[in-house]
Amino acid sequence: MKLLTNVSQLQGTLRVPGDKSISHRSIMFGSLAKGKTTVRDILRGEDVLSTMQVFRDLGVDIQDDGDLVTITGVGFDGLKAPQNKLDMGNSGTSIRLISGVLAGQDFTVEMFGDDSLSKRPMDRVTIPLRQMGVEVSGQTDRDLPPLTMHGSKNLKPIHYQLPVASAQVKSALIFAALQADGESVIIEKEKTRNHTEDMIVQFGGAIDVNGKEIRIKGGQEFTGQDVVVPGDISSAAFWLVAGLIVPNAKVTLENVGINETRTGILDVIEAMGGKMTISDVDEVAKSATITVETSELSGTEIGGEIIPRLIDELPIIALLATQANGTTVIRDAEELKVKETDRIQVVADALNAMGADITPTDDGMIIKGKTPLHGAKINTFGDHRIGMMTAIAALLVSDGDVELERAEAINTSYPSFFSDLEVLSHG
Ligand code: SPQ
Repeated sequence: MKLLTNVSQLQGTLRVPGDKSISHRSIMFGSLAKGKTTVRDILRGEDVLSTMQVFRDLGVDIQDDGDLVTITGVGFDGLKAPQNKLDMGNSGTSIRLISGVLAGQDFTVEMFGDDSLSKRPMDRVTIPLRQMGVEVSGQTDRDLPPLTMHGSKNLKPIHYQLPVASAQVKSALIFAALQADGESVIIEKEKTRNHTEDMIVQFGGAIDVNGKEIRIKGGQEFTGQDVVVPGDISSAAFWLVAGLIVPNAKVTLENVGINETRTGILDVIEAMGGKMTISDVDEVAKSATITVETSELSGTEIGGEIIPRLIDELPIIALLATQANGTTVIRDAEELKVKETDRIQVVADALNAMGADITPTDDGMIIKGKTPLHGAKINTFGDHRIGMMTAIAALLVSDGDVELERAEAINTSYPSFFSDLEVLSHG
């Protein structure tokens, strides 16, 4: 149990850790390329460490000197059958994307994860992978982990319309398509984060993206690269919200990734009237410096195609909305129910226990603004984003204590979260 505290001000400048999605993919592409890849500013959170260990188990040499990660890539044909079951920890990205990688490998693997991952549906990847020729089985009719998979050296290309807006499903199918015999066509439901597509180009491959339609040829080879990972906007989001709602706050975040498939939260802050400036934009690295300060905010409506551009930020956006004038409505976000927890229910329960007025709906939340928050006992249920959202909510609480059970879940994506909080609260 961790006791969380409030602050009277929040001031200073931070560089948040590397982007989790890009860090995972840098290990994957580095392993699947030929030759040496280096990765600078990688996130050393538990999820990314799971991906690293899995590729080591598949026979890839990955060295980390604490500064630079160096991967000696083996190509798609150089992976080895693992001696052990592959442990995906808490990471949906690892199990789903690696399923796509292993779809083209002629050996049997077992993949498992923690309690939370064992409740997340894998049928969204197993259904199309079976169509390509993979043998795979999981638990219940949703193919929950553990999964047993035997890939195929003769994968069929696929023409597939995604039934859900998911970068993980899209990426798994791209990895499988890269090993198939011919051209695959993948059509997205909504545009989702495109780091996999970007990295194919960065590693010397080819992919044709036309709106929501992606065409990709099998049999490509990649060459090792030097990757620099920008800061994670999903981690920066906690400080952006803190900087807007804590009294006497001004927070600057340097080197934040601003790939446009991830910046929905910046659009929401603007729509709510938050004081925010964006400077030092680096078009090549797709990063920028973002400064926010205490603001008078208005409620807003969030739905439609913006949802995949801020899906992981919705828990902290819900907190932001509790402090705005008027009501905020979030729709079209039913995917929140199949994250590390059911993030519609768990966010509503946690903030309501602290005095908020949030009505969970089938696909989102209705959040009344200007609700004072008070102390409560909150459980992360193993969800890092619930832990960080609660710690930011606690910054506003002077009435009673906020106690957080299973706070260690935060290490999944942001191990230095509490030391960064110290920096800003003593700023
Ligand atoms: O890896 P995991 O556990 O699925 O992580 C989460 C998160 O909050 O960090 C979701 F729970 O982010 C996903 C994100 O929601 C990371 C991701 C990616 O890197 O491709 C894509 C999104 O998931 P999905 O299911 O929409 O594809």
